[in-house]
Amino acid sequence: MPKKKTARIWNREMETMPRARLQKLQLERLKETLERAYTCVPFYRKMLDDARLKPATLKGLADLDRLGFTSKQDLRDHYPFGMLTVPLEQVVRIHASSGTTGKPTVGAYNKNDLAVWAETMARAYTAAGVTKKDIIHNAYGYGLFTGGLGFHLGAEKIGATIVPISGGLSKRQITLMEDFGATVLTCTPSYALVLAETARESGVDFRARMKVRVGIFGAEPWTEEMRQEVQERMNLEAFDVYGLTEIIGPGVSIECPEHNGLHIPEDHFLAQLVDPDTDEPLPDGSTGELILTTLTKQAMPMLRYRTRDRVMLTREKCACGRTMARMSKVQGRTDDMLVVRGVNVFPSQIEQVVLASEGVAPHYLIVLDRPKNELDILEIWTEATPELWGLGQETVQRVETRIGRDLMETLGLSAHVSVLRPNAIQRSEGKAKRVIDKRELVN
Ligand code: DLL
Repeated sequence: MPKKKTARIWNREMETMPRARLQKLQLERLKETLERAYTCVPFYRKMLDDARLKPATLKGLADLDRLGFTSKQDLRDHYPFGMLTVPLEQVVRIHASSGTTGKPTVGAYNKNDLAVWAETMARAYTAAGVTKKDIIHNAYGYGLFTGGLGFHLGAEKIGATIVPISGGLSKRQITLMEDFGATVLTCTPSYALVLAETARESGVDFRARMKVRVGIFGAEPWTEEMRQEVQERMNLEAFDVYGLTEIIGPGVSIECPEHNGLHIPEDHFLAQLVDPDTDEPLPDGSTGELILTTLTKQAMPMLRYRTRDRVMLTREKCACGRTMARMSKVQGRTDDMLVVRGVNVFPSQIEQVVLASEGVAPHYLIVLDRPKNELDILEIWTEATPELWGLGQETVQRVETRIGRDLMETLGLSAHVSVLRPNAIQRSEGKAKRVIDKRELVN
């Protein structure tokens, strides 16, 4: 009989730990986290007091269900540093992602937290079969976004060669990917398709000329169809990676070669599922909103964070040997946050810009599309006031350009703006449907 290949696992002791032992470890770490949160963050102290929970007397993990939730709004209310449990001088890194009010959501890390992140990213790379022999072309954005630096940190931990190319300048990316002999590509799935497209347009046969064998793609929803498309065009094995700034960044979960769910390092992040409408806990095997509690983060621990992401959760042992819980691909969001080209966009941000613009009526539509193998297209349709319309097309176009510029400033994203004739946009008597999402995301 052919010998079964053993799966590569970065931290075998932790990642294959029997569940009973894992739960014991989780409880210990949870108590420490609650203690720290209770002592240092008034918001959490109130949350624990309201639930009549004392960190020291916590009996089991199930007690956690008694606690309320932490939401994005709570983080906004305590912007920027109200959730810190350490003095700012111990914070060694700050990341952020965009939020509804123009105020970003902050993630703060002390040295311990960066070590936790490096560990979870090392596990993620290893699950995808990446080793120190690999050359990683990291096209996630470097900056406040956690993608670039998160993947960077993990690559250094496993001792691989990282090329910190960041996003953009796609032609150059293709040249360097070939010249440096990249074996791993990390970026959003939509950018992977753009790179494939750029190679083709430049007359480069990606499949034949590139050595890339693994792609680690995430930060935005993507379908199985998209996976097939990328794998086919780039001749690589694509792995889905998930994460969010509030929890740590990328590395909250990753697929293994079984591709039957994304493993969550549960010794660092405790995963629960609730019904987003009733807030009631849901059993494994069902689909609901993913709720995450950090177990080892120090500077900014999160208790029962509402991710708004809909997933299915299972704790059955995986064929790869890992005992860690698996979540399905993200099946959608429970709120209205849109992820456009990997950037978080809230319709309310767009509304603010449109409504603040002179010459346009307060009616608008957000149209999202993803033409085959291209980046998401964001279109904003709005209406001219009769006065503006009367001034002629040239003036209307100037307004379109101005709104486009304002949106770029607010969202950091380019949008195609159309100012239509008065009354062109359908009115609604009930709830207005503001978003038309034509991207094929339902699996
Ligand atoms: O997107 C972290 C990340 C970077 C993950 C690089 C993976 C790779 P945020 O900008 O805070 O963090 O956005 C988090 O993006 O709540 C999801 O809605 C969405 N998201 C992230 N990964 C996936 C994925 C980073 N694999 C929000 N599939 C999350 C679907 C994803 N949605």
